Amino acid sequence: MTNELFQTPWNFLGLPDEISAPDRSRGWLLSIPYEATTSYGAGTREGPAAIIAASRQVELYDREFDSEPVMEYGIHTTLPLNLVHSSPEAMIQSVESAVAALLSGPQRPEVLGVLGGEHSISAGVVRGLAKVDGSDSLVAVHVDAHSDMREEYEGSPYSHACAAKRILDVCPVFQIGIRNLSIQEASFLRGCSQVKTVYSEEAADPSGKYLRDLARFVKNKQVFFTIDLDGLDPSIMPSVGTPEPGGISWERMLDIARTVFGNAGRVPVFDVVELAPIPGFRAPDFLAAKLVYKLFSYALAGKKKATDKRRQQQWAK
Ligand SMILES: [Mn+2]
Repeated sequence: MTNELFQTPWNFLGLPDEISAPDRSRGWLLSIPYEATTSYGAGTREGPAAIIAASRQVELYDREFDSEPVMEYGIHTTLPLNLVHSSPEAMIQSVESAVAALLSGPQRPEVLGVLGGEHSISAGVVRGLAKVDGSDSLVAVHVDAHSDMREEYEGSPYSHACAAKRILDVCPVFQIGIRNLSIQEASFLRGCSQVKTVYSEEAADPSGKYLRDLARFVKNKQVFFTIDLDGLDPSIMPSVGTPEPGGISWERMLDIARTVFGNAGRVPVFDVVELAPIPGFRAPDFLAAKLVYKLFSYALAGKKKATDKRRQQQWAK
C-alpha cells in the first residue's frame, strides 16, 4: 500500500511490494536470530531485527553504482526462521533444511542473504547450499577475527567457535582478518592445504596483495561468503560478542566483497552474522545494514543474466 499516512514496510530497506514481493525479487533475505553457544558478550539474537530496523534508514541511491540498484533486482525479506532449542545439532539441521528448501522451491532467489544470529548457523547454511547445488565447485570465503577451526568447543562440534571447521567439512575455505586462534588451531592451519588464512595485518595492507590470491581462489567457483562482523575493526564494529583489536576497515571490506563477487562464477548464498546490538548505538547496526545492501548489489546489479541456466529461466518469466 502506498500511502503517506503510513510508514514504509517493515522489511529490509523498507521496500514497497513492487520490489520486495517474492516473485519480483532476485535477492531474498532470511533472518536466523539464533543464539545458544555464545561464549562471551551476548545479544546476537537481536542482530537480524536491528539490521532490518537500521536498513529502513539506508539511502537506496548508491554512489558507486550511480543508481538505486535495488530497484533493478528487488529484495524479498522472508519470515524469520523458527528456532530449535533442543540441541545445537538440531538447529543446524533445521537451518540446512530451510536453506535447501528456499534454494530449490518453485519460487526461489538468485541470491539468498542470511542474517545471524551466531556464527554456528553457517554450517547449516553451507550444507543447505551443497544439498541443492552439490559441493564439487563450492568454496567458502570467511571474514572473521577468529579462525573458528576448533573441532569442538565446550562439548559441541556445533559451537560458534567451530563454525569454519564445520564449513571445511563441506568445502575449502579462504579466511581473512584472523587475529585470534588457539595453539592447536595454529598448528592445524599450518598443516591443512584446504584452508588459506590471511591474518589481520596482511588484510589491512592497502596494496591488497592478498586480493589476487582471493580472486584466484574464487575464480569460476560457486562461493559461499560468510562474514562474521567481528572480522571488522572494533572501532567501527564494536557490537560483537568478542571484539578483537585490529581488523578490517569498511573500505577493505568492500574491496574483499568486490573481489569475491567480481571473480566468482556465482555467489548463491552469503551470510552476515554475530551482530550483538548495543542499545542506543546505531552506527554498527547501520554499517551491517549497508554492508548487506552492498553485497546484494555486487551480486545482482547490472547482471541481468544469471550464469545458472536453471535460475536464468526463472527470471526470464
Ligand atoms: Mn568471530
